[in-house]
Parts: sequence; C-alpha cells; structure tokens
Amino acid sequence: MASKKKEAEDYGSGSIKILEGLEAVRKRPGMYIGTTSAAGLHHLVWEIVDNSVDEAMAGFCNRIKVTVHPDNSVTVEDNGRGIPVDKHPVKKIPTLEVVLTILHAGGKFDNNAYKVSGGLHGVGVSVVNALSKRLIAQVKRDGKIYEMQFSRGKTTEKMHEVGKSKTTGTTITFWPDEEIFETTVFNYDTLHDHLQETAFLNKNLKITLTDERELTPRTDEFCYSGGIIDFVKYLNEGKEILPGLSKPIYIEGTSAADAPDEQRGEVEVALQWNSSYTERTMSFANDIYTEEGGMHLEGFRSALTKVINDYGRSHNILKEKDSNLTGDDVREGLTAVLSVKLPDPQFEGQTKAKLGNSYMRTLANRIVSAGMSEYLEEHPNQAKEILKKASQAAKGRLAAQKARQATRRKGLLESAALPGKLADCSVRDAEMTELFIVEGDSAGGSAKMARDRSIQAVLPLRGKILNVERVQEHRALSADTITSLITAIGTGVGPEFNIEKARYHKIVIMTDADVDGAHIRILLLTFFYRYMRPMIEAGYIFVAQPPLYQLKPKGRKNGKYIYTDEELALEASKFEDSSKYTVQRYKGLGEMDPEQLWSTTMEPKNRILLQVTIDDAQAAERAVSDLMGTQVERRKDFIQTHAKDVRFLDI
Ligand code: 0RA
Repeated sequence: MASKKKEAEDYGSGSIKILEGLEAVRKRPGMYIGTTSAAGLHHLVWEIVDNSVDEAMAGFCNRIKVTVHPDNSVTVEDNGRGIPVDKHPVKKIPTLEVVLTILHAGGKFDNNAYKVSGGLHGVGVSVVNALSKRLIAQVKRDGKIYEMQFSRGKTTEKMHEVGKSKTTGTTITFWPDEEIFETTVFNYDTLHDHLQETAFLNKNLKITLTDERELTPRTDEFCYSGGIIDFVKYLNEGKEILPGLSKPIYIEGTSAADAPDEQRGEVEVALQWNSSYTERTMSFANDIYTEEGGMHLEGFRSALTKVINDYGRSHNILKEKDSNLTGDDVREGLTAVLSVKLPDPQFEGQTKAKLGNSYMRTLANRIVSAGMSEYLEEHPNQAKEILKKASQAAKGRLAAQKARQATRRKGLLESAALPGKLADCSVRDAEMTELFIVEGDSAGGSAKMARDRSIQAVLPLRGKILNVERVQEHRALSADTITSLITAIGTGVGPEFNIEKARYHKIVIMTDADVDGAHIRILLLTFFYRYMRPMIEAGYIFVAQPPLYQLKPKGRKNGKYIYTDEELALEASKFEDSSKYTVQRYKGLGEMDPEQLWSTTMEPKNRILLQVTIDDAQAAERAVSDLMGTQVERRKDFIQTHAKDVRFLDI
C-alpha cells in the first residue's frame, strides 16, 4: 500500500515539472524552433521526421510516410521499432509519455552512434507536442497498438491499447497551434524538397509525401539506391557533363578503428564536373545542411586542390612555368555532395549552420586525398579532362582579372562615364531613386518620356542580354549590355562589388508580357543572381507588371486595365452584354503611349511591382540553372512560381 502511494506522488510532482517545461516552450517558441513563421511551422515536421530517420540510420526503419491532411494536420508514419511503451525506470511513466512530454528526452535511451535529431534542431518530439493544439501518437510494438493523445502538451488521453499488430512503428499526427504560428498552412514544395534531400542522404530509405488537401491527392515517392551519387546526378540534370564522368566519382571512409569516441566519424562525397563555370557543393553533417560549410568542407576542398595539382605536376600536365591551380580553378563547374556523420556535431556561425569539430577537417582531408588520388591514377582519361577544365578556369581567371581592372581604370579616368543610353534621374540619393531596365529602344523611348525624371532613370537594352550562365566571367564582362548595366548600377562586380555604391535602391526590370520579354527577364535575373546576389538579398531587384489588357465600354476612350488572365475571366463573367465592350490586348510596352505606361506601370501610387527575393538559395540556384537549360517549360515555371512568391504591392 505504502509503496503504491509513493509512486502516485512521484507521478504527480513529475507531471508538474513536465508542464512547466512545455509551458516554457509555448512562452518562447522561438528559442526552440527559431521562428514562428512558416519556417518554424515546417520545423515541426522535420523534428518528427528526424527521429524516424534516426531509426533508419540505426538500421531499424526503411520507410517514412508524410501526409498533409485537409485540415492542415500532418501525419508522420515510420516502420521503426516504435517508441518504447514500458514504464520508464526513472520517471515511472510510459517511456512514450516521457518522450512526448519531457524536453530533450528524445533519444537518450539508446546508443545509436550518429543522430540527426541530436543535431542542430534536435529539440525533441515534446516541442512539437507543446506547439500543437492536438497530437495523437500511435505505437505498434510487442504485437499491440498503443495510443496516447495530447493538447498543447497536456495529456488528454493516457496511453491505452487500441488494437493488435504484427508489425512495429510509430505514427504521429499533429495539428499545429494557430495561437503560436503565423501560418498553419504547409507548403508542398518546402516539404517536397526537404524530404527528397533526406532520401538522397539515406540510401534506400523510402520516403513518401502525400497532400490530401487537393481534390486529387498529390503523392511523391523518394527512394535512391545510389544515395548521394544520385543526388549529384540530380543536381547536374540538364547539364553537359565532362567527358567520361557520366558516373560521379564516389569516395567514402571512416575514422581509424582505434580512434577515441570523440574523434569518430564517417565521410562520403560524390562529385562530378559539368561544362558550366559555377561550383555547386552542398555539405551536410548528420543529414543537416551546413549552409555555412565548416571543417568538413575545408578538409574536402584543400584535399581536392592539392591532389589535382600534385597529379598535374607528376604527370607533366602542369608545366614548370605554370603556376598552381587555385581552389576556385579546380572547382569550376564542380557539383559535389559531401556528407559526414559524427557523434557530437558542433554547429557554429551566424545561422548555426557551420560545422565546428576541427578533427573533421583532418578526417575529411585524409579520406578525400586518398580516394581522389586513387581515382585519378586509375582513370587517366578522366584525370586529363579534369585538369583541362581547371587549366581553362585558370586562364579565364587571369583574363577576368584584366577585364575587371580595365573597367575600374575606365571608371577612374572618366568618372562620369555612365553608359550613353542611360537617361539618368536628377536626384542623387540612391534610397529614393529607381532604375528601369527596359527591353528595346522603342519601349525605352516611351519610358523616358513617361518617367518622373527626378527619381526614375531608364536604361534601354538593345537585343538580348548575354546568358551569363553559359560564359566565363571575362567574356561576360566584355559584353556591352553587361558593362552598361554594371556601370549604370555602380556597384561593380566580383571582388570589387560594393552594395554601398549602388546608385539606385530599386532596379526594376520592365519587359514585354510575351515570351521574349520573359526570356530577357530570366537572363537579367540570372545576371543579378550570379554577379550581384547581395542586391537581390537586399530587396533591390523588382519586376514591373504592365497590364495585359484594357477593357473598354464601346465608344469610350478610357477603360479598365487588367493585369492577369484570371482578372479578365472574372470581369468577363459579369458582362451583361459582351457586344458593348472591347478588349484590347497589350503585347508590348511599345503599344502603350507614355501616359498609359506611366499610369499603369511606372507611377508609384498605381503600379504593382514584384520584389525578387532569395529566401531559399538552394531552390533559386537550381531554378536559375534549370531555366538556362533547354526546357522552356521550366523557365516558365520559374517566372510563374517565383514571381508569385514575391508579389508586392508598392503603394
Ligand atoms: C526512444 C527510444 C527508441 C526509439 C525511439 C525513441 C523512437 C522515436 C521516434 C519518433 C518517431 N519515430 C520514432 N521511432 C523510435 C529506441 C527503441 C528501442 O530501443 O527499442
């Protein structure tokens, strides 16, 4: 009797502590999930999925299903061992309850070497519980199905049996709390990209994503038998691969068998060069994307540079007179995925996305050096191609240096050397001024007449601008359209880039509403993305939205401007007598007179500008190279999806 009473008391005081813990999460959600914006909302899904991935890494799970339901709840189901349900030796309540209600109780129970959930965001499933207005956990284990329910972290149904099962696994369904989150609507693309990445990083793990919010549910399934090799192939899709390298190079290795626990780790990397001039290396530690790089990346890079130089020298491809290839030279056109696993990752840096464990530099360096020199020795033809590509990069680098020096010298000599076609504004305060980049001389003429010349400058571009994705820097920097753009904007590019020198804080791309206009817009965005990315990040780049139609009652001079096809359809559905209206379609900016161009597209109080942002550098980078590929569809996609994301009413 006495001992039973004691147990009940323990349980009681324990629960109070539990509630205090989860109450803290609700009071300061930002401390646990970073933000309560859309990013924080999706974080809830990553938290649960990471736990399932840990089961997979430990070898007990090979399938994860994520489902978004019509009421914006999410179910994550896995076929792992199932969260233990027996009484917790210390807390004296079911372990399932401990995992869901005690902060940081996530994975303290097993000795799985490497964990995603212990990493950057490893705040535990209990945080998801605290931030959900409702959560149901089901566990299949020991032949039975157990269930437990919660609301805002508080138990609403104690653990009980709800059925029998021959299999094992965990299923968690949660309803994010509107009291906490700015939005509770999940974004399919965000889920898609993250889960696909997780599948690439965990060979043979099958992850399905289903969206039941659509009339016909959308499903994607990700499962890659090649792991990061498939990841690299995917990143290089649509690109021209260096001859002989259609199979990515793959290198893997682990720490020595006698390494102490705190120096243990695994390194794997897949790499493949394409004919472009940009590098795309993604690095991960315990499946967490290390956007800021870190020790593992440093080790990989220094090994790659040294091994390629050594091979070039010893095989007399690099001659005595040649200087060494730089890191940038050997990485030109490289696509690589580097993935390391370690027991206790330290994440540092501004966004805590930089791996700090210094032994990882040594380990990655040793493994990549050994693997890469072996590869080069065994594949002389591929080695020759890689050296050729890097040597061309070195030549290009020297030429670009000269070209940049030339533009700088020009700038010094003729300090007012603005491009001749630029109609500049009179106000000099960049914060107030705008530069309209306009397609073609005739639209340029209209825009020059239409503008408010005190704060609006106009730069007409003749013809298509160069596709900077396809040429080396020195060629881009010697093309007229590009140099006039750079001088007009004033920031310079490359090492000389300085956003403080921007002559305008709004750069507005204004092109026709047709295919050519879309193409020019994409080329300009690519230019800004590759050469002036901080301008996008600062929110300085915009896309103008001219009207597509004018709807006029017959016999009248003025009508209503229509900006989208949806808007036109909506208007048309209200016509009582369609013969009383005419619809004029504007194909180009040139069809509008200056007055119309001003009032519909340029006048600050009426116009709609789309602000171009990069909130997801990864998606943007892929989109930019996609749209330079051959598929017109993808280009259209970029403009449509990205332009929509950045809709911005400028009043
Ligand atoms: C604690 C201990 C063990 C597994 C788990 C938690 C676990 C958590 C989640 C969350 C989602 N899916 C999960 N699967 C497992 C180890 C279990 C054991 O030793 O049997």
